[in-house]
Amino acid sequence: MEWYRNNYKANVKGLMNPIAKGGPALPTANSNLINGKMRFDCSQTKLTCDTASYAAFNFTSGKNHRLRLMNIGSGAVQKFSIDNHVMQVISNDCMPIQPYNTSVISLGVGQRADVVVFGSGKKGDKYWMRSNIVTCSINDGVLAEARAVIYYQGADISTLPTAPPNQGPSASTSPMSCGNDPLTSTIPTYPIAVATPNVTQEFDITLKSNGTHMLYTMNNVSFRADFNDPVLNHAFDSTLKTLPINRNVWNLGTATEARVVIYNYNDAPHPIHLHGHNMQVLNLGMGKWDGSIVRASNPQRRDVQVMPPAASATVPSFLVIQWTANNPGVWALHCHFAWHSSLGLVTTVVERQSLMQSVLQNAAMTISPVCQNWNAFTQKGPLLSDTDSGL
Ligand SMILES: [Cu+2]
Repeated sequence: MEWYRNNYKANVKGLMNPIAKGGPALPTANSNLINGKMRFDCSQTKLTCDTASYAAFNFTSGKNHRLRLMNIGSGAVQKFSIDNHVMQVISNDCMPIQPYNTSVISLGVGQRADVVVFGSGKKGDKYWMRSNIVTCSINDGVLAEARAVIYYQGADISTLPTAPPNQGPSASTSPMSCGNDPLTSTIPTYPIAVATPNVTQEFDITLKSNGTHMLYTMNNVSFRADFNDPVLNHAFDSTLKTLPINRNVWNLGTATEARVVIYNYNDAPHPIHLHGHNMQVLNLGMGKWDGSIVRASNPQRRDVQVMPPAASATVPSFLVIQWTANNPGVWALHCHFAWHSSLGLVTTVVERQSLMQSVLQNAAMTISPVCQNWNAFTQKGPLLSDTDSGL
């Protein structure tokens, strides 16, 4: 995960800086960490700086090691690698896939991958594990590569690998290099073919002014939550129409198979995340989607997919996802970059509303007292005075 010298509130405050005062200050990462650790080059700062330790992992020659990778950052796509080792990827976002070998795996915020690494090193060896922030994610350029150490049995743990820093994946500036690994590589073990959707919706992602602030929009609406008035209540009571437009509700109605085509007109990548489902990722790329599907007999399924930045202001990137609408509820479809969610890059999907009364009755009974307590608690004063979208 990338690391910021500013705290979260300061970053959000900068993001929400009014246009009249210079507009949003996009948070700039100052370091990058593996398991919460990395050593910073103290000659690069005038601030107080200690020589920190690296995260360390023990490997055994000839054995397989399963690593569970998670990008738990806020706004950076990472490329993970291990010097002199090949990784066998066995799952994406907990979805088992047919194993494939790679030297680099790309992880957007919120994404997970399980990899098996064969201990090809010898007794006493030590190697760097690296994670590099891609060039299209904002950082100050001082420390974009996180490193951790792999020690084989018998290695001197008071020493470090001698390979130099910044040897991770090369810094390609191609928009596609900011995305995930090719959809052709990631084949779910349990095949599910693409069904015919009975609802298809396009969403355009833009970053634009609302008159005072720069905000992200999905189809011209920038999302804003109300912690005292959940959409689920209104879906449950069939009063969705009374909600303000900035809740950005998309009601699937009676649809059982939903397809979404997202166009990104923005120069940032977006790890698009759907709650409550593993979505099928039908295709992604540059320009207008031509209707083609990558492996329609069994496309990749996961719950976060990075879509690349737009090629230019007029040539968007596209991402096509689909899911079986069999989970009655209200589900966020949003960018998993914290900063983009803060700026409103969220749609609220209402699914199988007609089944909610019967399916969610018990859950509603359980949640209801919590809502009442919460409302009473928040009436004592404004607890959540932050200015972002609330997601
Ligand atoms: Cu985003």
